[in-house]
Amino acid sequence: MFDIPTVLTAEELLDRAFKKASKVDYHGRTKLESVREINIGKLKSVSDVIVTTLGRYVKAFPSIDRQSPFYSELIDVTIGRDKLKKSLGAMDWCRGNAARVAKEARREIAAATAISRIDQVRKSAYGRISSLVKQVDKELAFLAKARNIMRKFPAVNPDDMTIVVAGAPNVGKSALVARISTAKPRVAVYPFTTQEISVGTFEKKYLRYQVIDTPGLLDRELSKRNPMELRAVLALRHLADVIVFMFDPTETCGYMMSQQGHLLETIRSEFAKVPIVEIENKSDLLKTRSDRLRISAETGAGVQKLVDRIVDLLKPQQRL
Ligand SMILES: Nc1nc2c(ncn2[C@@H]2O[C@H](COP(=O)(O)OP(=O)(O)OP(=O)(O)O)[C@@H](O)[C@H]2O)c(=O)[nH]1
Ligand SMILES: [Mg+2]
Repeated sequence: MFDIPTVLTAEELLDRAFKKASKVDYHGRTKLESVREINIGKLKSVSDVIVTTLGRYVKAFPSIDRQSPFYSELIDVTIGRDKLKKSLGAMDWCRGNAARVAKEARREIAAATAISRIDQVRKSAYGRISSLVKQVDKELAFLAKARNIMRKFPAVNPDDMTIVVAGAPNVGKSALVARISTAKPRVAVYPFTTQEISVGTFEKKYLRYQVIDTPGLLDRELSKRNPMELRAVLALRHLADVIVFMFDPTETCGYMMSQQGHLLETIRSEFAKVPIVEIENKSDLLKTRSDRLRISAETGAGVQKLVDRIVDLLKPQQRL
């Protein structure tokens, strides 16, 4: 989801910086002038590589405060808001200090009159810069981990109207999502679950809706999840404009209606502010007398009516 460059280790970053600097060459009129210019060039090169690389990291990581509530919460749950901020702050600290050390050394070299002094100043600056970068090795490792987590975040558009489909396993959620969404679903792994969620979209009267299929997320009792996982699942509430809760009255899904009803109640209490549309699926097999909307994801019966009802329900929220 988030496009962040690979984060190097301290060792790799220093290798890259020093290797590039070793290629700096200069032919002056005197030996002293050559050595002076070469070493000034080396220090400039080392400092540039470190300053731009770390600067790129700081820029590439999305500012958590500017994210939509959904992503902001996911970042906080999976990575930690404060730790991320602290690590990015360490990058700024390191690049500022590395640039300052290099600049001071360049100034000293420019004024030096002995080759041995020039070497000494450059070596000592290299040492100090290495130590600065090594001091942020932990933060670099943390950012590398954070990058890998964030890249795998499900890609949703927080500005689209969002329909989340919930219900016990096997009731027919994916069949419904496949039927109503026209765009090819984007599939991603949800944080802390190994199962995939898929996000499809459809358009109605020039407005875009996204439909989230939630296998493994909203098909089990939320109270059985560990606190971090629960928070990640609950981040969906920032996204969901409506939850479609699907019952399977045929119980061929393997869950009794009473169990399915219990699941609905736990979702209702956790997603208190999100309207829930209850539907019954598999109407081709069994038509009940309930007043829930009955559909068949298999034959398509009632599906258009469901879409119209959802679109109607979301009308007041549409920002045109
Ligand atoms: N007869 C009938 N079968 C259906 C209908 N909808 C889904 N099914 C069948 O029910 C089974 C489960 O459908 P899925 O869409 O995979 O159900 P799901 O809720 O996404 O299941 P999980 O992702 O495992 O939670 C499949 O064998 C479908 O063919 C329907 O309307 N009528
Ligand atoms: Mg499914």
